Amino acid sequence: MLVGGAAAAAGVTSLSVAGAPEASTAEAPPRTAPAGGEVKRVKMYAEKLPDGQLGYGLEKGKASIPGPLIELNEGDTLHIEFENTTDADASLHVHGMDYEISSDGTRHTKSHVEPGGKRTYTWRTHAPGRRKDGTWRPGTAGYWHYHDHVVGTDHGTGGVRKGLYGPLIVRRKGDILPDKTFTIVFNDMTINNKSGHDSPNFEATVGDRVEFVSITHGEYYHTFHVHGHRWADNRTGLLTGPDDPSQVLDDKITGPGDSFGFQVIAGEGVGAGAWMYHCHVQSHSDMGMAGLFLVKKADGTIPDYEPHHAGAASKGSSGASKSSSEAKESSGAAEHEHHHG
Ligand SMILES: [Cu+2]
Repeated sequence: MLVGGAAAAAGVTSLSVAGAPEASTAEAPPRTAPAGGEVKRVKMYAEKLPDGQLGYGLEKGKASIPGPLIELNEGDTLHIEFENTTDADASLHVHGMDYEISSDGTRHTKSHVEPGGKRTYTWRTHAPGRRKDGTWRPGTAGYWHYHDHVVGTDHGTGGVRKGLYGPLIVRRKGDILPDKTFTIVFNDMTINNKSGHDSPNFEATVGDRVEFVSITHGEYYHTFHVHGHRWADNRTGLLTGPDDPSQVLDDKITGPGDSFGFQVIAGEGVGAGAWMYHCHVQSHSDMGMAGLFLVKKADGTIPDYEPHHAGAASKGSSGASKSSSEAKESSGAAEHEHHHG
């Protein structure tokens, strides 16, 4: 029985590898998140950008849209010394975290910051566990986000519209860590506040473990779709095993305030290519809510992709090349490389 089982398993493995255009997954087991419990401190600035939009940054003069990726492990506490360098009241309001009302970032609680002012916001996280009454308390782990709550209106409508938002990931001990993380924010009819055919492209190499964070803001519902790659509709976007009942998706409806995330192996079973990602509401994608997940071969090339010609995303030549240079400029914001060990 044992020998037969092993042979069957080996047969399945070799079949799936043979069927893939390129070797798909890395052989080494992925790195995983450690237990939390650390107290971390960062500075965060709200700044006016040269084009009149607003952004958050971890250093003065380094603000970006979206704001910096913040990563925590369940059990961590984060103290954020927030400085408002803009000429209007601004704040930092977060989803999903444990925080006291004094860290709400709202006007009615006076937890916003006047121009030139500072305030420390504290976010706490916890692991799941059983309450004294026997019921189960969920942990903090998830794909979350932060945003302004006071610019323009008491809901931060003006701040969010101008770019005051960013991604936040809380991981559970043992969660699989990605090689790189890309943040894609559908905000009104823009992607990361880039409109028309200027939307961001994201680059990876076949076999990279790529994490996407999807956040939605603004007035509309959208559907987030990626070509050639799928994910599980659960906390991590990854199936935990053969019996995980989570639906596997390549398209998910998302509305204002929503966030979710997932990991894919770039090009797994499909190979390199200029894989589109886009809102699948037809008029939205036609109006430019589309970009490229550029998956390169190991030699750096991308089959059937000519960045200087109108390509699969029907972008003009200037649009495509400009987007990739902008992606480099904004590295650390929409694109986040993970350097481990
Ligand atoms: Cu849409």
